[in-house]
Amino acid sequence: TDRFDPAVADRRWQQRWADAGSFHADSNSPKPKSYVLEMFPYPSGRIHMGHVRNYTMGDVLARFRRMQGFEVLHPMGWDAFGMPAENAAMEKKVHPGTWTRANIAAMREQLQRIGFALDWSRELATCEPDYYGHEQALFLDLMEHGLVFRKESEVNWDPVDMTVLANEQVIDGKGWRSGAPVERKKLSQWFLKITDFAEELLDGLKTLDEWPDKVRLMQENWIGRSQGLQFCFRLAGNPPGGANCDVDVFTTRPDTIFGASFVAISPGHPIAEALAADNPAVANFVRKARAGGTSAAEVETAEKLGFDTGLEVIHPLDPDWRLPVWIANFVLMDYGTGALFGVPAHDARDFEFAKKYHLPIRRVVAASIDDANAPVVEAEGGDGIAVNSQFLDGLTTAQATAEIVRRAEAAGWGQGKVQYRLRDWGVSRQRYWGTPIPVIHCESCGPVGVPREQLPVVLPEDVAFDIPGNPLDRHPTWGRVDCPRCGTRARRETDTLDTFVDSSWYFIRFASQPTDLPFDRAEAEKWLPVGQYIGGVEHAILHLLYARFWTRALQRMGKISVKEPFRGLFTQGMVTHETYQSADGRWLNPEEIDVGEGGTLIERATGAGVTRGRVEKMSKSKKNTVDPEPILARYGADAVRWFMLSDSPPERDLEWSEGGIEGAARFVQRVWRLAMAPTGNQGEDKALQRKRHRTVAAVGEAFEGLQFNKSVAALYELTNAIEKAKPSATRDESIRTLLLLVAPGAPHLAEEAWAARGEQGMIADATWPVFDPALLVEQEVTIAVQINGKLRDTLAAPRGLPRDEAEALALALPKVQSQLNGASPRKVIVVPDRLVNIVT
Ligand code: ANZ
Ligand code: ZN
Repeated sequence: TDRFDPAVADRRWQQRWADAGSFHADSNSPKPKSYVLEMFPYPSGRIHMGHVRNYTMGDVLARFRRMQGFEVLHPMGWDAFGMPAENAAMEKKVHPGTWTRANIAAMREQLQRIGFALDWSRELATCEPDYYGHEQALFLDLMEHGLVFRKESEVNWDPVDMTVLANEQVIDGKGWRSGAPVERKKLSQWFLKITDFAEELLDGLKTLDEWPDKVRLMQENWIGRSQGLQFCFRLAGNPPGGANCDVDVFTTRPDTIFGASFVAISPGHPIAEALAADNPAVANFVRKARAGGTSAAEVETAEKLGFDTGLEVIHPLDPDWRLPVWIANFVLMDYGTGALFGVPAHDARDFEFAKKYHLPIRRVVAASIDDANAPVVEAEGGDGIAVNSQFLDGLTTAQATAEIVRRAEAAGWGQGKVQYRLRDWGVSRQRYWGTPIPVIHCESCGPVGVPREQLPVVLPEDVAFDIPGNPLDRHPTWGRVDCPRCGTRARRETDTLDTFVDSSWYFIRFASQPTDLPFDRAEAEKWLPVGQYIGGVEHAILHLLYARFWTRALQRMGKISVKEPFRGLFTQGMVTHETYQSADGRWLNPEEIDVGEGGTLIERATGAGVTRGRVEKMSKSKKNTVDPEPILARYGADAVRWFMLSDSPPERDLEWSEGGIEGAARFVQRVWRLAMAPTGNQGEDKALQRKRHRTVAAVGEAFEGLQFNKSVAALYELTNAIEKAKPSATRDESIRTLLLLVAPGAPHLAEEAWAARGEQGMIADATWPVFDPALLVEQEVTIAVQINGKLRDTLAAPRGLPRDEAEALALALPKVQSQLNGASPRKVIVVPDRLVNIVT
């Protein structure tokens, strides 16, 4: 046949692979193992182009590794808990489980139609008890090892809906459904002790040399190690000899201590709470200061608010120096000690605060000692020389810091301290659609872990979403249990786990999935660490950090020996597309647009002009998404896959274009036509033979480095060369090689052609071709011929031509002869294989 027909071939080969179990990963195989993993999707309902790009890259690598002789684990599953299912329940009156499972079925079908080489026998969904029950067991393990604790912490509270909101449900400080200003409220919640691992997680980054530098840097900043000083201020007027710690503060800039003009405590600080208890003005302020979301970003950008408590503390280095104590909304309760001393000249938040409340701004750091009195026009946070600081004057920031720490420790009023920005991981969510935290609360025993034989704690099915809040709280029977320890009436924990917990160990469960345990250690260790992990850079911080923590926690508990879960990490770029906007700024999709007179764009509905917007990440809000499904139906899986690989380096954004997909579809047909050419030719074609070997090398190298666009470019070159070559045995062989090299990217085409040419077995099981290194060297070189440094001509010569022969050939060139015009050169410089420069 003269055309490759994906409508028939795609299904045929997908079925054959499934029937043969081609991509089944055998843990007991004697072959070397390779674990290729893409970040598993949230089952939102449909596959989008970002998924297609991500999974195509992983798929090419997985197929390549198989052909190289590895036993490959390339699994797929579903990150299936989370808010959207509950939103759907509220909006569409469908149970979160029903909605999620239907989405999974639809998306599985879509992935299968793209022909990904996945081991579907290992598919998992985090919302099923046979996954989250094991997660509960791991949670109990962490509890037993002291890595879980309960703490009061602030949540976003919607006062109208009377419900806790996730950070993403707070929009501009307001509840997403009620529109009411969000408040901060304290709740007792579950935390995992990730801070115990701060140092390890930081040091471990150094071993991850197959990770992008930018991701390692982001993690480093997130962990945020800082060297500082913790010390206590004493309240003025407290009797000497009484408590000698009243306000504990943490600072990373002890060197600025003589620039302090106030002390600020968080609205959640015990002193603030004590004052609020019997002073309505304080209580009022604290309530106001707590308005707004709890996320660091919200706190950072909110207007600075302060309340002068009237209390004063004594400066640690001068008993006559008093500093006022303010309550301030920008001081976080769960960082450091929840209190700080403010240095307006050298901290932007303190500066803004001091301007607003007319507090002194005193320079204590300058570029040089002579600049001690330079005015402070904005906060200067950088390092410099200490000024206006008594015994510190003239010291550098580092020296002054060390000096204050030394004095504080010697005199006993403070201590040097390493502080991490990283906070313990709050995993409690007041939501239904998540893993139930396996704990029972008893009046007399406190929180008790659910006995393991009672796991999994299964979510109740009969829940209602017509009123806000957590349906688990309202369930009539689910929460009523007896205490496993003393047998008295107790109640079940109704918080569920953050979905980041689910994704912190799924890669281990993929590697080994016994029914009675989360994983079998020996089996998991055969596969782990993941050799290549591929996903979006949006997960560069949290997901990767939590997964690293979880793995290290398992390692510390003696459950696994690997410390780092992902050896190689690749973050791929986004898929982008052009956008259009109406005259009044609404986003439009191309179907809403017509071409008007003179080729101008107009909005179909209104006739008004349309402007072409920027090329942006595909998103529903910008109406510039392209649904993969109709594209697949029209062009076939291989064209879509090929386009995903071809146009841009994989770490960069890929702009979707109709032209691009058509080009990919044409290439598929070109390869098909070559594959259908008659075979049985005789004779060798040396140039083509070299090209063939070089392409095998180039494509393999590109795959190793995940430079898929380079592999595509090399394959285009080989295809061109074959098309131009005369029939020969080499040409037949080159076509066969072309199919092998194309197979990871365009597997359906490759299988169909492989079979049509009468090859044995499936190409999915074929071996990656070898190349002869001797043939990689370019045999002929181009030598530049210069006169006085100016290029005059070039010379084709065999590689390794001796200097004198190169010189003779260059001098004999007609262009050189005419330039020299009979004169003899003063000097001739020869760089072998590269250059002959004739100096006159
Ligand atoms: C005095 C000072 C002077 C500070 C100066 C900074 C600059 P990093 O470096 O990010 O770890 N801080 C301490 N506890 C805080 C809290 N609970 N909420 C908000 N801010 C807090 O941050 C440490 C610095 O942040 C500390 O050093 C403290 O301000 C402030 F020129 O102390 B600094
Ligand atoms: Zn009890």
